[in-house]
Amino acid sequence: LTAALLLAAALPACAGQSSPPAPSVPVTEKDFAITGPATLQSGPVNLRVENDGPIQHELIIVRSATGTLPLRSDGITADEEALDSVTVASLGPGPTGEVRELKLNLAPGQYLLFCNMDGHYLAGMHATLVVS
Ligand SMILES: [Cu+2]
Repeated sequence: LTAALLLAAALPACAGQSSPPAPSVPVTEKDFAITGPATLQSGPVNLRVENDGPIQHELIIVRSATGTLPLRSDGITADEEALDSVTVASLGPGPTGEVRELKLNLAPGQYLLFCNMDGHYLAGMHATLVVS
């Protein structure tokens, strides 16, 4: 969250009329997968995060060069505390059918989107995103 705030603070207060609107990009969560763009251009983007599953899901976005995450001692959730310095944004558990918008300003790099509810990451709820 700290990184996201810093990125937001770096945006000019007034973007001016010449700036195109941030593209709206769908991300769909279901049991147990995340479907989203494999690549994006750097800069502002609005992720439209839909929970298309029958149960609640989270969405956490971290910078990750490896695409694998450290696990907590429970063995079924990623260690969010260890990932704090590379966490770009997160949405808590969202109810089924809901669409939530996540406004980001992404720097170039490789990211991992995942859900960290018990077992969901290991069950396949993760997706790699490359921003260039
Ligand atoms: Cu989930």
